Amino acid sequence: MNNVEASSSSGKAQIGVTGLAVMGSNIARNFARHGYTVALHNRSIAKTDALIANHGDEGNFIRTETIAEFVAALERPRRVLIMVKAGAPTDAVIEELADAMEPGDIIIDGGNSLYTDTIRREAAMSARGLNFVGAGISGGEEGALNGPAIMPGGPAESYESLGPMLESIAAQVDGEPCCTHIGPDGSGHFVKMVHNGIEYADMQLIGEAYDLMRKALDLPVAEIADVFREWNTTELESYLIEITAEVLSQVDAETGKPLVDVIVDAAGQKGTGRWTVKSALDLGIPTTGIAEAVFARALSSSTDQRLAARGLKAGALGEAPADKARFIEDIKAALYASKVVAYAQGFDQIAAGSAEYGWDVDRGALATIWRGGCIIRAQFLNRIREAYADDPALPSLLLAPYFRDAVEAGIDSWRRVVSTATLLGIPVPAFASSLSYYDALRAERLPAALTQGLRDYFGAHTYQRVDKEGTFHTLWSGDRSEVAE
Ligand code: NBP
Repeated sequence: MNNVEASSSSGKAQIGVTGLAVMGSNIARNFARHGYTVALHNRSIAKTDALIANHGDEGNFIRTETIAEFVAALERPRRVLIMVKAGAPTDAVIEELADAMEPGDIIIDGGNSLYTDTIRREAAMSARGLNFVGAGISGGEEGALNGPAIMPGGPAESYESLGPMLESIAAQVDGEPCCTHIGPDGSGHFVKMVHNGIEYADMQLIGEAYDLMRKALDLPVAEIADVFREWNTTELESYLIEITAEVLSQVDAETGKPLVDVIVDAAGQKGTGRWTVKSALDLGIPTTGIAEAVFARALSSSTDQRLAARGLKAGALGEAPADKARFIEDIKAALYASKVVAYAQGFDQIAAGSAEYGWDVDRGALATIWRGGCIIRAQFLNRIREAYADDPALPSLLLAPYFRDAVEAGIDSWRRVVSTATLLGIPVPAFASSLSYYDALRAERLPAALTQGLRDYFGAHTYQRVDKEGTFHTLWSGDRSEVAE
């Protein structure tokens, strides 16, 4: 056993981490680097030993082999962070821990659990006197080690003992930690899920911008990387734009081609984007940017169908834009405006989830903690934070003066991009659906009136009138007079 002295006054660990794969081992190291004594546990002991062998000198770790040993190594109230695979493995570990722990102890699930599982688990643990905290953690491997964004839900009392520890290992932006108590039970995992959904939309929009520069403007990949590098010095500054320039600059050592040209164009997904869309459907929130991103990944992975469809005619295509520099500016404006829509929709979903479950999520505080550590960290989040500070009840981010001005300034570009892409046969599902969403939102009248008429015709579903109160039905198969219901 290496380096196992404890620095805490009790000689015990202030926190335990079980599940020492990529995320768990890096978070355990992050706690240790911040001076905490960390008890380590993993189902297979080899991972625990590897962590101590490779990084045991970074702080104080207590090596344990069994759950009983692990729990005994912790000071009370015990705090255990679970970082195992979401789903059944997480349930199994929670059960084992709960049997060994005592009332008042805190179990934190830092995995990507589905928020409804978290609601269920919190209720079960609370009935046993245990505090259960579902914490969304974003930032991947690097964030876990150097400072992630942390979104803890669960009982407010547990945040009193846990909050300072989590805040100390989280990313810091302008002296503020990227961690705050989100709300009760599943709220932390819910907002982390929507965060991941927004991440899908962000990446899809970046992909469409890249594809347009490639196909409409015939720009070499290295030049496109330069465009993204330049955009990263503007209002688009963000981690994802920064790493887009990195990925596009990478040359494959084996072929000498841009790496992006040798990567199979079938995007994977682990499920949080799909969960976001399912939840949006249940809540009745049109999170179209995220949905298009999830479907675009699905279409990209429909390999056989894509292969079979390759010969389908494109029809008469339009001309490529003559002024390349201007079209690049147009793409930039379209990217920004579509991004505003994706975030507006994501924050709407968070407001709806919060209302549905009674969580009282503070959207401004959320924008604040997303400014660092997480994958969607961006300059942009400062503007969202300001928008909610000015008006906590903002009906849509699109109506905040800053975003309204930005989108209105880019609207002509946005239309040019979507129409040019359509004329050139280049798919831009997220750019186009975001623009349609914007147009629908600002429309005075929508064809929903006709939908209501049709529903009344075939199903007597009734409708309301613009000129008087009440509910009405037309006797379609009778004399077509109108009756009040
Ligand atoms: P994985 O999701 O790959 O899970 C591996 C860990 O789960 C190992 O420690 C493994 O133990 C343990 N485990 C499994 Br699998 N089944 C178990 C069981 N029945 N009982 C006990 N332990 C079990 O690890 P990860 O990629 O580090 O992610 C951890 C969590 O963090 C996941 O929920 C993930 O969704 C989430 N997350 C990941 C990222 C990321 O960038 N990777 C980002 C944010 C959140 P073993 O060593 O004995 O097999």
